[in-house]
Amino acid sequence: MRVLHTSDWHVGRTFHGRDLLGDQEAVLGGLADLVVEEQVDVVVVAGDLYDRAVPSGEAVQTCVRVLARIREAGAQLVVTSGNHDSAARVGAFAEFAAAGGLHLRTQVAGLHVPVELADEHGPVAVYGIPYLEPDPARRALQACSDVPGASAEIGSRGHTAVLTEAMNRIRADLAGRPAGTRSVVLAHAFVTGGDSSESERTIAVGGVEQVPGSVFDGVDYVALGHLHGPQRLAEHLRYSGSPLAYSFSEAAQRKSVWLVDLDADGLAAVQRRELPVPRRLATAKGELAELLEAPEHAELEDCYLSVTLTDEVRPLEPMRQLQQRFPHAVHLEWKPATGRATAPLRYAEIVRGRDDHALADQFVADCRGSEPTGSERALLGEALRAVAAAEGAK
Ligand SMILES: [Mn+2]
Repeated sequence: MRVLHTSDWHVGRTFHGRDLLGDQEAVLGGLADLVVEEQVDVVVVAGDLYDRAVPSGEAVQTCVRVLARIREAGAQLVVTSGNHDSAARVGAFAEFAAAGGLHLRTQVAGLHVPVELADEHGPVAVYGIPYLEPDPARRALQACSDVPGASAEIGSRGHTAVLTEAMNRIRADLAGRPAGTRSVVLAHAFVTGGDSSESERTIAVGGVEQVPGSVFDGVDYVALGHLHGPQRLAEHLRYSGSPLAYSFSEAAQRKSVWLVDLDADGLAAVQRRELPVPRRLATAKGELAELLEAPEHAELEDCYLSVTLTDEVRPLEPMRQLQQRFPHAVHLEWKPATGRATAPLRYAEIVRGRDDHALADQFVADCRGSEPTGSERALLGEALRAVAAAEGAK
């Protein structure tokens, strides 16, 4: 059996205000082509299907189209809810969807009940653990304690405790199945040893967000979601990462999915398949005039661009000017090369013995790095006279 492991689609997410739905549909729709080319039997999505608990109508429509394309390409789907999703909304109509090959696993009470698949070697049990928010998940697990492997009392609070309980129930279910049953688990968690980026919402609860990988022992493959960079923690324990970059901290990552092969004995092989990049991310640093003119920056014109301006004086409307050359410039910082703007100002010394006009001039100079011009001085004088007149009238 061949499994395609993906996660963290975050359908509906924007990038610095830019709508990504078109890019998301292109990349995720491409998974359907991969299903055909690589003869994938089942696609697993390990949480964060949507970016928000209440996705927009357009985001839902995009997601439904993508899931339908993958199903039509010939793969079954197993999808769990992540920490960005509303489990109730993602899991709506789950019984009906399952009849069509889309298995939505969002309920804590049923996490030990696998999606039962089979290949020429026999049965494959796919367990979808939805994101377990520690305190509510602990209560929900305690409320259904009459299942095999359940503890009478679930240990200390935190993410490790609820995931340990979930895996105990899964291992107990698996032990009751025919010998030779292969197993896959989907989970949404920060497993120790993983590298994070700037686009994950933290799962920190009581200061403990990380879960040891050993929690997941005893199954053939664990498809992890939550961290957005593709990574391998052990041969059978991996993050697929998100299909697109959702922060500039991911600019150097090449987004991908894992193709996981199960044979009669369990995990046989894992291969990486890189995903297309709809628009590259890049960063640029320099003075505005240089960035706007230098021919070597031509390759950045089609990228999502984060710019650091080093001009001594903050240019007027820098973003508007940048976007004339770089239409996808989306983020801007100003860090003068001398660092003058960040030098500490000792206000008590600066203020002592100066009149309002001198202070206003100095304020402009400190903030901007250059003295006010004659016309600016005239405007400042006018403002100060207006304030004085208003105060005199009280
Ligand atoms: Mn995520």
